[in-house]
Amino acid sequence: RSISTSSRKSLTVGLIPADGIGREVIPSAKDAIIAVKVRAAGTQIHRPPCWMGNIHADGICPSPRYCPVGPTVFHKFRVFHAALYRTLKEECDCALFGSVSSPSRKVAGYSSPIVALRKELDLYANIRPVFSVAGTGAEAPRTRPADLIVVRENTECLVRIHTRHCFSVQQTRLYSTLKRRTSSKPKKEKEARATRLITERASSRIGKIAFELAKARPRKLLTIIHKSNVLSVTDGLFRESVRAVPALSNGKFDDVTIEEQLVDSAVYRLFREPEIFDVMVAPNLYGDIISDAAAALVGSLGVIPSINAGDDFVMGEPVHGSAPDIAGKGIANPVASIRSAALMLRHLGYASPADKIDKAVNDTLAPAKLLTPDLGGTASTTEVTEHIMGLIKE
Ligand code: GGG
Repeated sequence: RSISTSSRKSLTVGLIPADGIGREVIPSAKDAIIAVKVRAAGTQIHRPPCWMGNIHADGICPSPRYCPVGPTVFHKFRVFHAALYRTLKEECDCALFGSVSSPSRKVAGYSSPIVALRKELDLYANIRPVFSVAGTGAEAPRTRPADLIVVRENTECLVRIHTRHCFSVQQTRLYSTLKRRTSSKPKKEKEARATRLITERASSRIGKIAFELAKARPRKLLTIIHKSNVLSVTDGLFRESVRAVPALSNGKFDDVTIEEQLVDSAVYRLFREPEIFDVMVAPNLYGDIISDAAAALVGSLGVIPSINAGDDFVMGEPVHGSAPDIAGKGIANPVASIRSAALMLRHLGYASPADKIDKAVNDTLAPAKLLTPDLGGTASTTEVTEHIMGLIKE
């Protein structure tokens, strides 16, 4: 699937490091895009002050734009999301998002930028490939190889807490579910309720992407993840809508095998026999949990990339969060972000630069000599990034 920008002479990449280690790893992803361009076109990139690249006929001209978001920025500058959407929609072809940890308590006026971005840009498919590679501990004798893609519906299902007093029209528009906390009389106990939204439209379109991905893989197996034995209304609709995709596709997906797993059993089986999965499609929350869990099979969350894809825009994003415990220490693993840049380029039709980046990452990991602490090594973000850049430019 591609939104076909590969014929363009330039590509403007919006960079949204956001918070925590996102600020340390998104620059590595930016460097990878620039480096792959240098190799492809043999031209100089003018870096400071704004990383504007040379336009070259046969490749990408990375001209990244830094867009500030996240709690840190919010508290400091009170940046409104609207300005960010405008920049991305009007000035960028694609984007890279780092990581954010939104506050767990309500902060007036603040809402999660990543949830809002996915909704606002209608980036309805979160595609998360999880595969074992040499060097990351995945070859340890008791580890079973994984090679799967989690396709997570990205616009529904997840909920956000809204107290009655701060509920606003804008939030109604941004979030697909409403949640209100009330004090129930006479006991004055707090009570929380959430409405979970699953629609046929969103489930069908994520189902279609999942079928496309499954069809393109050797095993052509799609597993639908749900819990419709309990959530028969919402998950039932998800399951039914995904299952209906082949019948609506004129035989295009006849060669794809469809299986189903209840989400709890899917997690159990994922750990015991990951090889039974190929492409997994899931509603938002299950997809989030399953992909983090699957990361445990391949060494670290620090190596898992993703893209948030819509019909008109794509945004790469490492699956890991902002990791406040290691932020600022210079030891975050840049691999997930660099791979997210490659995945984004591949989605846009730039297969060859994406291959180069992926090969440089794999060749860096394989000897297991230059690993960040999450993979059991002592290397820094800069050391790993520079090694990968060196291989890309070779
Ligand atoms: N890059 C993935 C990421 O940042 N994960 C953490 C997350 O989902 N955060 C949502 C939020 O805190 O607003």
